[in-house]
Amino acid sequence: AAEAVETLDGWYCLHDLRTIDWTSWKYASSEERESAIHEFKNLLTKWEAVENEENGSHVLYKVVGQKADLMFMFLRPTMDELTDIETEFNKSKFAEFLLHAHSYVSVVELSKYGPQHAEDDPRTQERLKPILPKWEHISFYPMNKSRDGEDNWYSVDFKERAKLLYEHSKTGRKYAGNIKQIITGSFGFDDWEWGVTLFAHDPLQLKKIVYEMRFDEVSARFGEFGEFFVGNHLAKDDIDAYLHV
Ligand code: 76R
Repeated sequence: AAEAVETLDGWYCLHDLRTIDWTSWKYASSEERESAIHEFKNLLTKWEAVENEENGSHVLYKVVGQKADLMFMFLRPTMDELTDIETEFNKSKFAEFLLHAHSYVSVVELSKYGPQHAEDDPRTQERLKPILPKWEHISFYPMNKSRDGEDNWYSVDFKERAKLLYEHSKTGRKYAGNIKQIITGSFGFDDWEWGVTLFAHDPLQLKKIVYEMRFDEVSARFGEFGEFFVGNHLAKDDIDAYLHV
């Protein structure tokens, strides 16, 4: 049998996507809407305090298209904290106006294929417990590595897999400064094997990296992809305008 790769695992991750029920939002009184927004912004302030203490991180994006309206991405040291966030948010007034669109549970992952990431190196710790960038655009999608005849990733030799991922990382590094990627592993947690979260200043860079990587052998032969979600950043200060009806 081929040898499993060891991983370094960091913060637990929840992608939580919601659709706004604009009809009931419009029918609510302006006092109700105001108090819902106020409470929601207080939650965001509370999460910001967690981020300032480096005990977690989060971002909020407006999803483009009909798949959802809002996408939250939360990172926390434990899985329990993810359910705490979810439950507290579900109990809030604003959540009464939201429908569940999608969710994804995973953990920040670095795999030990290439030159070793020393676990105590601060740069490794920063990658395992990243403060998420608040860049203008996000793309999130799940992926698998295929287990199909000759193209079974899980029966490919360790050295060969390391070589294919090295080629992959060379494509990735061309996008330094334009794309920030966070790979989260979801074996045993969710329906796919990894979550891929990409941040960009220019949405075209999202298209370019995903397209270019399709031609890397590791994606061409082994990559299988789920649903894609693309979004635009929503800053706390822009929430009033966004929710104004
Ligand atoms: O250790 C490292 O992080 C550097 C080498 C590296 C690994 C091991 C690396 C670099 N990746 C690795 C592993 Mn990646 N990555 C993806 C996608 O759409 C697609 O075709 C694939 C989705 C993107 C866009 C991307 C970007 N990578 C992985 C793994 C785990 C494989 C395993 O364990 O079997 C997956 C699923 C995956 C998928 N990757 C990079 C990038 C970018 C931009 C880099 C360069 C980062 C940098 O060095 O700055």
